[in-house]
Amino acid sequence: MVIMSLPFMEQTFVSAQASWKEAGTVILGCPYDGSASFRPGARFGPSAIRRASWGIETFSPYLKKDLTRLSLHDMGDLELPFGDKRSSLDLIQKAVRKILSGKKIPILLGGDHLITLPIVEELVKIYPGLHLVHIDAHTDLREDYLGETLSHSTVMRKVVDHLGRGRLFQLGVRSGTAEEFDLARRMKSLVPLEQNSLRSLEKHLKGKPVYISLDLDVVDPGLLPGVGTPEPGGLTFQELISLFKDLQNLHVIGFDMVELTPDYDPTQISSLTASVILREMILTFCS
Ligand SMILES: [Mn+2]
Repeated sequence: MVIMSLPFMEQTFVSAQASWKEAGTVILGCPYDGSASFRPGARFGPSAIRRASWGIETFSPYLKKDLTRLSLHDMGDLELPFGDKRSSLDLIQKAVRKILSGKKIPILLGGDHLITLPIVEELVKIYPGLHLVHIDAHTDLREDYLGETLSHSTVMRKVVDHLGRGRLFQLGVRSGTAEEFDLARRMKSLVPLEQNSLRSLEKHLKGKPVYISLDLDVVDPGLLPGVGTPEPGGLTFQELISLFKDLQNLHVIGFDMVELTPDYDPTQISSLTASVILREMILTFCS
């Protein structure tokens, strides 16, 4: 019986030891990858991030803050019926409802990018003025993918239906169809990664509830190859965390980190990098 009481640290993200009741911020794994158009495997993302997190420091030398000072709770992964898209999305939405009704900040780990749709559907009920900052290599604005309108490549188009026009801002985008870029231009959603543009975005979003959706493929695939749809020409780690710094004054009410497909990177550096990025996001936006 003694052996049963040993701690099993890998089951949570590092330092996420607070109980549900005492936690202000809650991590939930949404390991759905049924809409991956190229390389599946994002269902293993959340557990790989948790495992890798025990190899990193809880202290951020960039922010001079420590995760152990926060009250973080890790709910683990949702158990999803992978073949059933609709009920998987419904279960994710229900879980987000539970987190929001507990008045906690949700951090969702994907899974493929489609998980952002049920999350946003739930968030707009609580935050009708919600704005979304979408950090991604891809536009994700397709009307459909091979006839399927619910996909990780259509998710931001669907999200706009719930948010309304003028509420979506896309950063780091370098891939999409001509039609998607046309639509993005008409919606004025693309924000160049320049100081002037970021400053006016910050000004525009000041005081408004903001949700951040981070697709890890925004990082250069040379540095983070373990993603479903790698796209050359991406950000370095330093560029990404300096982008977080540019957004640090926003009123962030939650965020997600999606598309880590750890098994395409046998070195595990992608998972490790993802867990450091998660530490930086938590310390920037939830502390
Ligand atoms: Mn992407």
